[in-house]
Amino acid sequence: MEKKGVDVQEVFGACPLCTNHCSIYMNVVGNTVPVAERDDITGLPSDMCPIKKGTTTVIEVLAHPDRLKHPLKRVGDRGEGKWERISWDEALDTIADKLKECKELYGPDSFAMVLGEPKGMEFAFGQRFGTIFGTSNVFTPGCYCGVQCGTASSYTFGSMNVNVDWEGGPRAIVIWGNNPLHTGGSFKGMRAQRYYKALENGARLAVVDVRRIDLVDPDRTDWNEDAELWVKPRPGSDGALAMGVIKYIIENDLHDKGYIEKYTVGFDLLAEEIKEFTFDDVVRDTWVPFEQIAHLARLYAENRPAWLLWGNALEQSVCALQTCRTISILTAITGNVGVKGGEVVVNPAPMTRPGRFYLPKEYKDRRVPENSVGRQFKVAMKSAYVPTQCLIDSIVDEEPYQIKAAWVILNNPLITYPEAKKVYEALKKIDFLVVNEIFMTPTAAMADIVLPAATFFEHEDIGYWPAWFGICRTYQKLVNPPGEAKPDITIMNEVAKRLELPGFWEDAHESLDYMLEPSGSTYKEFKNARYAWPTKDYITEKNASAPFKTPSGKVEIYAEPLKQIDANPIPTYKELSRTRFESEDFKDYPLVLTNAKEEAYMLSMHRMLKGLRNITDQPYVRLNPKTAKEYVVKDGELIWIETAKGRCQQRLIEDDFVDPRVVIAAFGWWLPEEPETMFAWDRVNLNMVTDSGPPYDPLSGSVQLKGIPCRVYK
Ligand SMILES: Nc1nc2c(c(=O)[nH]1)N[C@H]1C(S)=C(S)[C@@H](COP(=O)(O)OP(=O)(O)OC[C@H]3O[C@@H](n4cnc5c(=O)[nH]c(N)nc54)[C@H](O)[C@@H]3O)O[C@H]1N2
Ligand SMILES: Nc1nc2c(c(=O)[nH]1)N[C@H]1C(S)=C(S)[C@@H](COP(=O)(O)OP(=O)(O)OC[C@H]3O[C@@H](n4cnc5c(=O)[nH]c(N)nc54)[C@H](O)[C@@H]3O)O[C@H]1N2
Ligand code: SF4
Ligand SMILES: [Mo]
Repeated sequence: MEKKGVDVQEVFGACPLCTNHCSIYMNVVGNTVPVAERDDITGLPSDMCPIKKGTTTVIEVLAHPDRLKHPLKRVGDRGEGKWERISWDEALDTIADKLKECKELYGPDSFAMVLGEPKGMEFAFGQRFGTIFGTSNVFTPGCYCGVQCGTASSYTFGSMNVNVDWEGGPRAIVIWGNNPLHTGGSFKGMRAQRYYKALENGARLAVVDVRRIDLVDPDRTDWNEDAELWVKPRPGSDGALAMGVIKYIIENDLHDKGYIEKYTVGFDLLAEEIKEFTFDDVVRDTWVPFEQIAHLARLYAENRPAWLLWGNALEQSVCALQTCRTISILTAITGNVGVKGGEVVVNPAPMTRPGRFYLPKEYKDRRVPENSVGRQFKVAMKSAYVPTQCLIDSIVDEEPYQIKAAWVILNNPLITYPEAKKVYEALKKIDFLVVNEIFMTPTAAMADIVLPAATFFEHEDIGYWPAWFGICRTYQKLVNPPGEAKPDITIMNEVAKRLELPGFWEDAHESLDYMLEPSGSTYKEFKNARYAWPTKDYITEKNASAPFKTPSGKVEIYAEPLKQIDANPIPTYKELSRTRFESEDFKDYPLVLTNAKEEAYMLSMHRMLKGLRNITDQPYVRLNPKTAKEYVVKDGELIWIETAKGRCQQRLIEDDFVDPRVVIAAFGWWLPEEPETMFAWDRVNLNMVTDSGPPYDPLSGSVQLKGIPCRVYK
């Protein structure tokens, strides 16, 4: 650590970059943060990813010369890169006038609030702005992120907050479609140090992944470094695989009969469903040999308590929600939820529920949205988001009507939405587009007005995301934002005032106290504590149903409420083995495409940061050497990945582990150093080859991003 000098202020913060929210130690000198490191001082969790990307990122983002500093108005064509600096008053007045005009001419639904992953309170503000403005069109990445796992937990266990029991020791760990040491510990709140400890204590380990993932801390060699089982399913077939594992468990009497009898409903119906298919069906649909299905089932069911760490790979298919339901049911029939050392339902730290903030009671509830362009997706509607493809279809196809204006905050649709070419068309065609950003991005390049946003550590804020962890933490202001940049919450609050919308604040930061009201402290008082933690709800002798807030008070293997949204209360093998692409689609495109998140980068962010570009300089695609040979491409070469929708170019890594039928590409890429091509948005971007068309997951609106027919060439 740097020697403490006279003008060095030592502060502690929270890394906002992944779900671990590591506590970090920082030095502030004047208006700079020269030091950010693991917090070894306060005792708060600071697990740290192996490459410590959080600390590198914080320093570079706060000091980066390319940060947006002033409001900009487009003067050339969309995407041409010609801007004029304007004042905040002009920018905010223009936005307020346009939104007013939109509402008057076409009604409130013609305005879209377009949001991405929350950092602080901006997402909640955007949701609230949408509600009070009166639009039923608030778009978020929910259609491919978090909602499928969270909703499955809700229907099964009565709460989306099912986390691993981070203080207990599991006897087995299954990591399924998740890369915890790269992306931050699964949607179940696994912290790296607890995981390392579990391995040290001899927990058995199985991985279900198309790629060989890192499983151990690179600094440690004192435990068995590998999983005992690696299962490589056909991309997108995880639901069918999970149902196969359930079949094996039940047919071999490995389920937890005591738990099932006391705490669950609907097991008999599940036992009927598994007669509807054979193991041959499962092997054919998933490519997983029977012996591995049996091994996985035994490892998980015979070593209780166990953790099942699940991830985003399960959420991007036409049966995403039922896939996650099936895996929830697997954790239930093995008696792993509500028990010490296994998984637990957690009660969020005392704070205003984010949903209350998004949808204040006094205003029309967007979750019964006759008018939303995504109204057919009932889980999406209940979760207060519209699937993103509905935005693009609405603008381009004018179906079911045309959205005229959009305000994009925390989101980079041109890179992260499927079918980038169609997204480009939409951004070209929309009447009015505002983007709040910290850097110029391909999406911001298409805007009419770009507003410079202040980040975490440039204003006081609260982090509550991901909501299913129930953690609340503060971001204190360390430095001033660059130029005239303002916090997103201030920007929205100012436009709300101009529109005379009720339900906002004189100063947006007053909302932080509102958020903290249930805790009994103000932001000022909470600032030093920095974190508030959830509590855990185990099953106890006295109150067996306490953790499970389902209609029956039990774990619902059979979930009656799913009927109300026209879904099967028990997932069927038939729907789990349904695919978006038919064998016909694979005739010209015989390989099967999927992707993983980058270790060094968060989604499409931070490609301009040198510290991270030194780790991963460009997008890499993985192929088995046999496949490379067959398609006449070589390790280290730039190759094209092509589908029926288009092509993108990435550099080849030959990887023996990858199934010869599979292509694993890099996601989130654009090149900030190439302004002349609008940052190579249509060259290196994986979403140039994805398809945003139907069918979708009928509940969440998920688009199939795993298991796409493709081919490769030089
Ligand atoms: N470093 C970093 N951390 C992040 C992010 C990031 O971009 N970078 N993004 C954040 C966000 S928004 C999210 S949603 C989470 C996601 O984090 P994760 O849940 O870890 O999701 P992914 O990395 O998309 O995929 C997880 C694993 O699934 C594998 N996989 C791909 N297709 C399939 C398949 O069809 N079946 C199976 N079984 N496995 C498959 C991939 O090889 C990968 O190892 O991470 C968050 N944290
Ligand atoms: N093909 C394919 N597509 C995918 C996925 C996939 O695996 N494969 N993954 C999906 C998933 S899981 C997700 S979550 C989505 C994510 O997609 P997006 O929500 O688009 O996420 P990001 O790429 O992180 O974009 C966030 C943007 O916000 C900006 N930003 C950062 N901090 C702030 C701030 O404080 N204020 C403002 N105003 N802006 C800020 C960043 O510069 C960045 O441009 O992508 C999805 N798309
Ligand atoms: S990105 Fe790394 S440093 Fe930041 S919270 Fe996640 S694990 Fe911690
Ligand atoms: Mo995500």
